[in-house]
Amino acid sequence: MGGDEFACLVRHRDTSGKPLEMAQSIIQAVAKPIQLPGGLAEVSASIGIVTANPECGSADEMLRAADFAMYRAKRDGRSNYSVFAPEMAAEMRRRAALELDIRAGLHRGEFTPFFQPIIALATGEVIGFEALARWRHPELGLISPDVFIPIAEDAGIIQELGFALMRRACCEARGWPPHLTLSVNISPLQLNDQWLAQRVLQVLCATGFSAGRLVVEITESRLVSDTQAARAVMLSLKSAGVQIALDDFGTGYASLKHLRELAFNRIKIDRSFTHNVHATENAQIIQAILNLSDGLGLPVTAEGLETEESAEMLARLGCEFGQGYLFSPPVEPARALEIARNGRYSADGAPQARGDRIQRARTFRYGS
Ligand code: G
Ligand code: G
Ligand code: MN
Repeated sequence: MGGDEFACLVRHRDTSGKPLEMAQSIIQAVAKPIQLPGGLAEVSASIGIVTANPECGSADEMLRAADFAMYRAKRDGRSNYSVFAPEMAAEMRRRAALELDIRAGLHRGEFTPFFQPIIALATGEVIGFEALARWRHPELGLISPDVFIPIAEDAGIIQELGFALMRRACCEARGWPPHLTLSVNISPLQLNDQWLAQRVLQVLCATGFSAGRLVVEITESRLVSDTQAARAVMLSLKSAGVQIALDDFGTGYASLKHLRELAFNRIKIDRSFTHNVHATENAQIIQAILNLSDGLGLPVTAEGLETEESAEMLARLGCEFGQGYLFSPPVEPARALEIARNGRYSADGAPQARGDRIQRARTFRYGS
C-alpha cells in the first residue's frame, strides 16, 4: 500500500476468530530477529483489522478504516493489532475534518507559541522560556497542542508545523535580554528527517537568533529505539551549539540507555513526580534522578511546580531550575517580554497562576 504497508484479504465467517489469529501469527513471524552481516535486525508490525459487512462502503473506505485501526494499534505500542469498531467511524471523520482545518490554519498563520518562564530555584531569576504551541482557532478559540500535535504527526505535517512555530518563537525571543534561553519542543518524528539540524540552523540564520540560546526538548517516552539516526541529527545540532534537553524524564522506559547514547545536555523531570513531592515514592524518584544527573553533570529542570512547598523541596534536593504555574502559566509573547525584562520571580509579584484557558484533549469536541 505504501513503502512499508501491506494489505491482506481474508475470507472468514463473521464470528470466527480467524483474522485475529492471523494477525497474531503475522506479528510473531515479523518479529523474529533477522541475522544480517552487521548484526541482528528486529522489525515490528502493527495491524488494523476491518470486517466487511453489508453496511460497508467502498473498498477505499474499508482500507481507510483498516488504516485508522492500524494507527490505533501503533499508538497502543508496537507489535499490536486493533479491530475497527463502528464507534471509530465518527472519530475518523472528526480527525479527517480536523486535519484539513490544521492544514488551513497553518497557511493562515493561526499557530503561535506561548511562553512559560524557567526559573533558577535558588535565586528566583528567569533564565529562559519554553515555547508551547497554541492554535488560535477563529471559531473555537485557543486549542491545546494535545489536540493538534498528534494529528499533525499522523498527517505528516508535523515538520512544517514545528518549523513555523520555531521560526515565530525565535523571532519573539530575539527581543528578550540576551542571556535568556529559548526551549522548543520537537516531535520525535522530526528526528527522522536527516536534514533536521540544517533546517534548525536555517531558522536561526533567518531569524538572527543565536544557536547557543536555543534548547531543543525531546520527549523521552516517545523517543524511538532507532537511536542511530536520532544520534546523528542530535550530534549535528550539538556541534552547532544548540543544547538538547530530555523532556518528561522518568516516563519512558529506556531512560539510562538514552541518556548515555544520545548525550543530552539537560534533563526535565516530568510533572507527574513533582506534582506531589510528599509522596515518598516521588521524593525517592526525584532524589534518584538528581543523583544521576549530578553524576552525569547535567542540569535539571523540574516541571509542573505549583506550590512554594514543592519548589522549596526541589531546591533543597539540589534541583537547579523549575517551571510551573507557581511561577507562571504559559503566556502570550507580549507578557513573556514583560517577564523577561522584569527578570525575576517574587512570591508577591507573582504572575497570576491561573493556568491558561485553553481547550484540552479531554474536553475538546470538534465539529460534533
Ligand atoms: O502546553 P501544553 O501546553 O498543553 O503542551 C502539551 C504538550 O504538547 C507538551 O507535552 C508539549 O511538549 C507538547 N508541545 C507543545 N508545543 C509543542 C510544539 O511546538 N511541538 C511539539 N512537537 N510538541 C509541543
Ligand atoms: O511535556 P511538556 O513538558 O512539554 O509539557 C508542558 C506542559 O505542561 C504544557 O501543557 C504546560 O501547559 C503544562 N504545565 C506547565 N506548568 C504546569 C503546572 O504547573 N501544572 C500542570 N499541571 N501543568 C503545567
Ligand atoms: Mn517540554
